[in-house]
Amino acid sequence: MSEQEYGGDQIQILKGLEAVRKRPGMYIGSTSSRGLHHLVYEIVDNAVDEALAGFCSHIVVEVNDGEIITVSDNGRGIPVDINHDAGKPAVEVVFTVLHAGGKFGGGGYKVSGGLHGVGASVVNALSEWLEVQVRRDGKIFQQRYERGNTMYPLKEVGTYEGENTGTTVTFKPDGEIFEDTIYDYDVLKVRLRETAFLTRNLKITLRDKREGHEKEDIFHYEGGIKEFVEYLNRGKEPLYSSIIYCEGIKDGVQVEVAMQHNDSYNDSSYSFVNNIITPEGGTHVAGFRSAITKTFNNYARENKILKDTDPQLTGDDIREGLTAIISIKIGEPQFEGQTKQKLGNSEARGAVDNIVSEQLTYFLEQNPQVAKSICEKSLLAQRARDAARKARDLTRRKTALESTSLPGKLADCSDKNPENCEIFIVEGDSAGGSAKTARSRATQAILPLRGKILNVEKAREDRIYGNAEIKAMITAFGTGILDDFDISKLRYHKIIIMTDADVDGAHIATLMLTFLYRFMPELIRQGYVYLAMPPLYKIERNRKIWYAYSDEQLNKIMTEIGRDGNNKVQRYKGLGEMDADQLWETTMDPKSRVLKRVQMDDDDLSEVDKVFSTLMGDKVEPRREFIEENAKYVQNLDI
Ligand code: TSJ
Repeated sequence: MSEQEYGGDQIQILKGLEAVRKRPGMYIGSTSSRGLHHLVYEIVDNAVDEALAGFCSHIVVEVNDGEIITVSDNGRGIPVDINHDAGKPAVEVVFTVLHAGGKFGGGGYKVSGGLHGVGASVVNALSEWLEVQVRRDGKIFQQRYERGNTMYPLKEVGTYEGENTGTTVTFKPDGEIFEDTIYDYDVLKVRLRETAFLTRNLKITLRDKREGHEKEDIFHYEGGIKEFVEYLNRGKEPLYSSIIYCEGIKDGVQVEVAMQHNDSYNDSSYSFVNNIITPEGGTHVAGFRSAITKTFNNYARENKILKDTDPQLTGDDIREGLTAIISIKIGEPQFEGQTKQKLGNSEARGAVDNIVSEQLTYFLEQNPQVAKSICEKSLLAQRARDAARKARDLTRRKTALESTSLPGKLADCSDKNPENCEIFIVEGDSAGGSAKTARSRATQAILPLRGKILNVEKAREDRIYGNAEIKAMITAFGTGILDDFDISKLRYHKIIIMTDADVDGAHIATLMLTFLYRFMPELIRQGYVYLAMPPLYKIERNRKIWYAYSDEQLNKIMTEIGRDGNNKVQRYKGLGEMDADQLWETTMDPKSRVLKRVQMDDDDLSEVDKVFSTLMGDKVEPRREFIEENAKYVQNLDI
């Protein structure tokens, strides 16, 4: 190929990648920290495809100094032969042609997909520079790109010995594109662990090589999604010891399901299509639900656990306390709905329904003890749901009749425009009293809660509706809950949880967040929920006052003002130790306070779920471990 031709191709290709640089959000969702991390998943997903094809057993992901990422696999190496359509090596096509995936190298190049199904070329376009090394046919090939531009034709840079084939990609995300270029090891860790669970036998090594942060995790699960279910149920009490497992292929859909019930009341099931989480479900989830509803009802009838006069068990009854992973692989996934996140392929419904029905029926016949305990739990759920429905109808009718009757303890604000209004949920009556005195009456409402609020992880629905503190929050917010939830009725655009800055306060805040997460998740998802950050210390010197919100800050202030006998440092043990003025200045005044917005990332749903269940569940040991492991979380409760 002559230089001329090379240059000619280049111009056209640049146009494609230029589009990515102009509108990065269209290709990777956002240019925030989230988009930055997606670059890694996109590259890793390509290596996972090689593992799914059966040619790769180990992927190594490294975060280097300068926030440079290296992803390496021991697969066959990206092909280097000339691609006839593009007139250049296949590997160069992968990195320089938009949506190159699937167009070469035999069908099914793209299996695991990646976000929006975009490819390595998008990562390349959004990197200051990227280098690829391919080890194939005894030779090592290399190419470098800068902001998507090819720097030199693919070149041979050496040879290797033995079976050392593979691909290594190193890239530096472009600081001109990303608002944030710092990688969070824990964010990568959650996602890569999930990927390893979903790809049985694949070993993924994650390594932080940044100076002062060196660490490593190895994820390798021989049990695949069975181990994923075990992991999610860690910290909960399983109802039986086995993990129910079904797998098979039908109509081109590869199906894998693992499940186990625990003694909680929530459904903690997650579904994946081509290794990507589908928070909105779709046909694969519909097939799964239909299968378990049918199979358990049949079993319960045939074995006289359900009498002829009993009503059918509903899907909700059977899914109470269920942890399940539904993972399918499909050639051409079609996504529907407003956010295009809901699987639409109808063949997926039939495939999952069929495979699960058949194998679950067999499992129940072979394991009558397990079958019996699930049926009995479902029966209990049916009865509780009945009672809850009655209790709920009652609260609903009541609110309809007296729709203006707000809780008596609520000190409401006078402004009626929710956008201007905030509500402080305050732990304890005494702090509640100071807050009422301190507040700005026009826009700040105070709802004091007495003592610990009900742990909704450990209570059935009917008890939850009877709880006074929870009822007060529901009426004050105005939105209703669960299926009745209506965000347009929200009465305050900031819901601020204000608790003591100690372990008890953190526990109470977690209880409240758990309630919100289970009953009004949209409030968290849409960013209406905040944590107030009361100061930990007050420093006084020559009649001047400073407040410190962390130990580091205390140190900084002390260094600045001088460490001598003239400083008086007070450690606040609770909100109650501050008078109204201090509370206003340090924690409530929009001009000077610190608020933390509670965040929820749909990608990490299983992680959020595990955080709540672990902190709120019955088993003490994992909770202690968890708190120790996640001291950061307990300190600032920033989820
Ligand atoms: F995303 C990416 F392109 F940058 C990338 C791809 C990154 C990493 C770390 C690995 C890979 C990758 C691609 N690993 N393995 C492969 N395999 C192929 O591209 C491949 C190999 C052989 C054949 C064949 O038919 O012989 C076909 C393909 C698609």
